Amino acid sequence: MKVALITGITGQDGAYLAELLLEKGYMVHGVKRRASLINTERIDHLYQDPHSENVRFKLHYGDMTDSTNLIRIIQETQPDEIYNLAAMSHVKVSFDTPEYTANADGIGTLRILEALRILKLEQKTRVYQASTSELYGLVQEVPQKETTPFYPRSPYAVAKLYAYWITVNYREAYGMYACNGILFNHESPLRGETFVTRKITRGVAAIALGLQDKLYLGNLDARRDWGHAKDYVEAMWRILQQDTPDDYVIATGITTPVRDFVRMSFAEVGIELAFTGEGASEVGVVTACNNEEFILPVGKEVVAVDPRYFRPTEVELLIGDPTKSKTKLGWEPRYDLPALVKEMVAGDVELFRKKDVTQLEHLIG
Ligand code: NDP
Ligand code: GDR
Repeated sequence: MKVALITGITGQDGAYLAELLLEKGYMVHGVKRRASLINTERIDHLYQDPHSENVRFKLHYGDMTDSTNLIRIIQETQPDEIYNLAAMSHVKVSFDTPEYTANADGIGTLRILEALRILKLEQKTRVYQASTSELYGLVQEVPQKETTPFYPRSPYAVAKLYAYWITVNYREAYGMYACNGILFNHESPLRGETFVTRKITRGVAAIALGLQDKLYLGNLDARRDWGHAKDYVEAMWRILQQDTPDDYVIATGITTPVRDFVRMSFAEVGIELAFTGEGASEVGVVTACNNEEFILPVGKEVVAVDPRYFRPTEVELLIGDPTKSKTKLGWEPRYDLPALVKEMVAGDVELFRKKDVTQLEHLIG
């Protein structure tokens, strides 16, 4: 039985990847950091009673900023594959916590690689590093591919730049099977609530159900290449199954402005929007309501821009070229953006029907 260790198992990708690897027959170990509240909601359905026989899913307390526990967990679990997904992953928040972000996202990757050397596992264990399209930052070339120069635009992206290169360096210096997946944005109903897609689909659901008045957003002009997390964790696994280690862009090749994601999400509940005004004065106004259940008056302002969500330096345009991953990994996304939006909006409408969550407009992110 193959053994995998996933850091960041409680996150969006960790949950989908754990599910995929369990389906493939792996023994899955996950690193979970201690929190004052239990935050295993995304993986609770995978939990197996440690007292039962043939347990294939196990969590270990650990933190990317603590070498000692990473070394101990790797020694105990002797993984064939490590998926390093743990990170302070919010770009805007990285401007508020730059040193911590560098430590967890940058040096954290070094800690994993060095632990493998210390434990003499560098020839046995394959490493997947969760690299990101944020590395491209300020546009140098479109679409962005494996050879496009990097120009990071946030403390998060700079930390991930270190992680990218230290992964390449350990591969070249020590012959390790260590790879970067340069993943473009990927979303799902499990997406963290303060990333823009989920913030929008939650806002739409709450507004439609009369729980929230207005959705406040930042830069509506930013364009992202959005895919579905389920497709992207499949690519992570494929990256570690090749004969030789390499780095791959994982993307759909289609880019969409935030504004259009908002429109598409409202359209899912039968509400048509028009945007008027510019920059911080732009608003989204209801122009038609085609749903008997979710009734909103024509002319109601449901979206507004709040400059506090602007970033000190922004990444305006991301669009990936997935040719290499399609050719070499045989990877192909199954979801398109309309299917993703549909699933996310339906998920949040369902969620808010069950619980009465208020004060959503105060979400920071
Ligand atoms: P999430 O924010 O949903 O999950 C991040 C995970 O990392 C959580 O399990 C979190 O734990 C854990 N974590 C954070 N800090 C630490 C730490 N110091 N020690 C241990 N664990 C920690 O991210 P995603 O699942 O969306 O992304 C997975 C990875 O892929 C991240 O590295 C991200 O930067 C990267 N990435 C994501 C993309 C995307 O579009 N989703 C695109 C490209 C790259 P907790 O639950 O306790 O917060
Ligand atoms: P991103 O994702 O920064 O691309 O990083 P996010 O969803 O946070 O932002 C995407 C774009 O939307 C704009 N935006 C807003 N963003 C947020 N969060 N909240 C808002 O209210 C808002 N309004 C507009 C942003 O300015 C930005 O341009 C994600 C993370 O998952 C990273 O970890 C990962 O590496 C990259 O995707 C690829």
